Amino acid sequence: MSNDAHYIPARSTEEWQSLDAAHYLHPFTDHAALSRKGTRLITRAAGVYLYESGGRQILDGMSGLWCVNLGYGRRELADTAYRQLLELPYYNSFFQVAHPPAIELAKLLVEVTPPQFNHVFFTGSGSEANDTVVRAVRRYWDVLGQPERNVIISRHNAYHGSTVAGASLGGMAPMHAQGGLPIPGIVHIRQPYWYTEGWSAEGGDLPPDEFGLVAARALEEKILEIGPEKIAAFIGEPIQGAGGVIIPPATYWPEIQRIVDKYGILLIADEVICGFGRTGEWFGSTYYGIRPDFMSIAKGMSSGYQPIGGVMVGDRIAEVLIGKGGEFQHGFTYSGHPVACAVGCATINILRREGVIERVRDDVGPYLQRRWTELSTHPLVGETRMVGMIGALELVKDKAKRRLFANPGDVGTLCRDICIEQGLVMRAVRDTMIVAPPLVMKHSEIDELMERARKALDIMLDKVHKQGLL
Ligand code: PXG
Repeated sequence: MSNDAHYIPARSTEEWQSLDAAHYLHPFTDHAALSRKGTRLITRAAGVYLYESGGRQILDGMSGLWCVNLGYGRRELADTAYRQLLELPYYNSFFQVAHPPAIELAKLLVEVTPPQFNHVFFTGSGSEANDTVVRAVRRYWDVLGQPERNVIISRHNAYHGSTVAGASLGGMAPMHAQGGLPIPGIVHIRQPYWYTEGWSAEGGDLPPDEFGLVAARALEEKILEIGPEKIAAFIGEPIQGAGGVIIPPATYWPEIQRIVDKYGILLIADEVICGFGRTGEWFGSTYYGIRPDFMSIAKGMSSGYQPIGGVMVGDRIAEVLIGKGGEFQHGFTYSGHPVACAVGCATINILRREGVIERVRDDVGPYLQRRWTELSTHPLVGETRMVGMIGALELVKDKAKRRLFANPGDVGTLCRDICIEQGLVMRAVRDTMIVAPPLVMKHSEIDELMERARKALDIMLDKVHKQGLL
């Protein structure tokens, strides 16, 4: 199908690829490697399927980039954006002004988030949300007369975005290595990644629940090392997404909550991936029963149809920031963009009206989990894990000993490419394969996903044997 949008001419795949190589800088991309290979062109999408130039269909096991939770081609979202573009395409909310879409979305967000949240600050992305959190956390302690409380504790292998503060909060070593990050006042502790780190001091197996406590207590150790009077907050994704869908043991988050409560430290839940139904609850915080002071939100907030994010601000913070803080010197041109907010309202309406999240919790989530677990018998698969509709499997050299392949990433990248050849988008993080499909997937589409995934793993096993990697 040709793209009939007026400003996008019809060009051949080769023409697009050469223009792309000449002018377009992609995120997180080695451009020398990309231009040797040529960009894959996605020209349209419908439901849970993407279509390449040339027409080939690919099942989207990643909801775009963890965001298109309602699937592609939702007319209601498109119509909402179109109508809002005609009505009021842009106005700001600086200088004591506002407009209905931003106010309505704020009201809806307060309804669907946990009860301690009655205020939201809008941003254009998840990274901006986390930048906002850093500034708001530090401002909070300043207003309370404790400016020395400015250290934020995060975790290795966390992902909190790509702006200076977002990348600093994140625990991605390759990102820190470029540009002198993290910024001062951000430190990292270990992650609750049982599969690769759940060993006792003697090297033996540590049961997941014990490991969860050990990983959480790293927070208390860090607080005591730095001094509790200097610690402002702890930030974490309820389930680490980009780090490899790391689902913490059940003991982890309750212990983190106990520790932040004990030292009076703020808790920030980065809900950019977990929010809006991914776990089968509205928010990952609800799934784990934690009580954050801030939640960063984005992605599923508009089902990816518009770029929008935000920070939910808890009551105890709002009392100080709004009640005592005066003007907070922070804001973006596109904070509360009317079109993005209108689409956000429509997204929440659809999630509620169609019972999408209940369906993830009670029906399609359990079904996907059951089918995903079947892959654990495959000779290459060391572990499968999934909550709601976010899951991962570990490609390993030795299942019994939880031993990984020698060069992390080689096998995963190969597997990702085979998946694409089989018509399935699955992401690879090192040698961990990841899925986070649209929440609206049908059972038959899940069966298709599983069929393609298994076929890819079989081809992969053959290649691993042939290349002598086992
Ligand atoms: N927090 C979390 C938990 C995220 O997953 C962000 C913040 C930043 O959001 P923006 O909208 O600024 O991108 C994210 C984004 C990957 C991948 O490779 C994941 C994200 C972004 C890009 C790539 O899995 N998550």
